[in-house]
Amino acid sequence: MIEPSTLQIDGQTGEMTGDMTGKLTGKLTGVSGSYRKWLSETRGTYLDQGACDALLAQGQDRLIYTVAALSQPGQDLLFGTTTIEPGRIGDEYHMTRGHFHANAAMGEIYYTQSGEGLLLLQNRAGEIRTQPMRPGACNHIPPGWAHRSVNLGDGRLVFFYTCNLAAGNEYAEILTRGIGQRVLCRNGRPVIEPWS
Ligand code: S6P
Ligand code: ZN
Repeated sequence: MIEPSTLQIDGQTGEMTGDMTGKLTGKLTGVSGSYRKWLSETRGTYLDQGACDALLAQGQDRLIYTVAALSQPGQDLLFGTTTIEPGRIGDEYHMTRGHFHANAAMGEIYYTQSGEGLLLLQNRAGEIRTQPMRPGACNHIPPGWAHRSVNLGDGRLVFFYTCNLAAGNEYAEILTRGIGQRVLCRNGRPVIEPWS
């Protein structure tokens, strides 16, 4: 039987501390940990490949986001934080890769703690939805919707997530087809533009 526990989440950084987490470093192993995604690992996500290549050629690889998670054998829920650094690649705001859940019957909850962003969703039929992410906003991602979060602000976007441990992340379709909307900076403001 799993013992109850309490974690403390720093809403400005997404760091989780508590009696079970220890030091959240290294790859997710199904127990607890965190991983970081750098531009060099997510360059295919962005519209402006030239801007990506220029940054990388200049030695300006950068941290895009950090995911922390806590889970342990026998646990039903996976939960943790995602922290997206502020910035743009070309005109496009920093974002996560985006994924469907491998288990199509399982959804997810996001709860934004700090920053300002957008949640882009797309189902298998290609229908698109957009939801706001701001402190206190709780997003329901129903089963069957791929989800990508975008940081629109000048500071970090930090959100708590929880889903079934068996949900699983499936990236193939979003990697090949993309999500049919991009969030670009136009005249200093974020604009959602259709993309195919
Ligand atoms: C997992 C949950 C988040 C994302 C994270 C990174 O179900 O939705 O932890 O994994 O925000 O997103 P992605 O699409 O790059 O894995
Ligand atoms: Zn997910």
